[in-house]
Amino acid sequence: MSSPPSPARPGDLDARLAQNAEAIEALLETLLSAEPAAGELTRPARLVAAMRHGALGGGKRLRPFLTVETAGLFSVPAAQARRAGAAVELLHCYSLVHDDLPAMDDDDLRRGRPTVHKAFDEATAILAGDALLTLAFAVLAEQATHESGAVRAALVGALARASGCGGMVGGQMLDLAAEGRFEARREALPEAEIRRLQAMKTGALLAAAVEIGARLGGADAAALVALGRYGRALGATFQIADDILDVESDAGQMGKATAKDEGKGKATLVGALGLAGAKRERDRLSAEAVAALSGFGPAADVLRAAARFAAQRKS
Ligand code: GRG
Repeated sequence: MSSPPSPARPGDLDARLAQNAEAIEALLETLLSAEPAAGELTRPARLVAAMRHGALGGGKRLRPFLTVETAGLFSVPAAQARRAGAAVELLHCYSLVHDDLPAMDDDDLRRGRPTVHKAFDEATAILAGDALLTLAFAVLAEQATHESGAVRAALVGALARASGCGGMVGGQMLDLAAEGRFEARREALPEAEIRRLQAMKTGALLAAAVEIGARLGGADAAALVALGRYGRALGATFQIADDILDVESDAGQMGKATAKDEGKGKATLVGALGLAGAKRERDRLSAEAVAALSGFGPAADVLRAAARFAAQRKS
């Protein structure tokens, strides 16, 4: 059996992120192979190619990193932690493929490459997103992810709640509504509603990545509460940083279009608080995430570093 990741110092973050990204890439490569998995009939070549385009060869792999590092606090075997992390990443990749579609954000560039509907076509991109989404749950449900059926069901539930109607998909719906897609908006969204929208659209999946690592490790109620606080604060930090990068960064650096939020009338905390206010709030939330880990000792240093990274990231 493979060994769990060893505790890391904050300075190890870049190396740990890179090491994890490599391991997740290798696992995704296997999960997205042309060969049907047990119980499947066949895998259409065009669909597999589009799924691979959407999921392989890019991205920071931050969500699986959070799952693996949280699971590491509880000495979960690395192979199990990586499978759970890969499931969260598959779900994230589906959301990016669908978010880029003409009916959503209509983007041509993602992770420095043409978006899936540009490289293939819209119908294929919709199906590739659907198939990445369902594969995520298939991976969690398999025994290789955890020997206990009850734990596997808890993982499936956590991912479904975070990504569905009351989580990411619901947040995307609120985001489109805030843009005035369905009826003309007369006023800007109140700050509290922007925060809730962002907690759903972006924060819920990042928090679930942490929760899944904790549940995989059999965390007790107190640890789940503390890690829940960490995950939510980290998710909010990450989204404000994204709003700030949309204003301050460029497409070359980000691998996707920037300076889109204001033109589209997006509800962002930069809009609500101003750039300086949003930076202060980003740093406050990052500190809140770090504080939530006070009971975990040096083993959680890399998660603390991840919260600082979420605030300071450049892409
Ligand atoms: C379409 C169902 C559906 C949901 C869309 C993911 C999402 C919800 C929207 C993406 C829009 C966006 C740019 C949100 C900001 C935060 C975010 C999710 C950024 C992308 O995540 P990163 O930076 O990307 O982790 P990589 O490429 O590194 O994985």
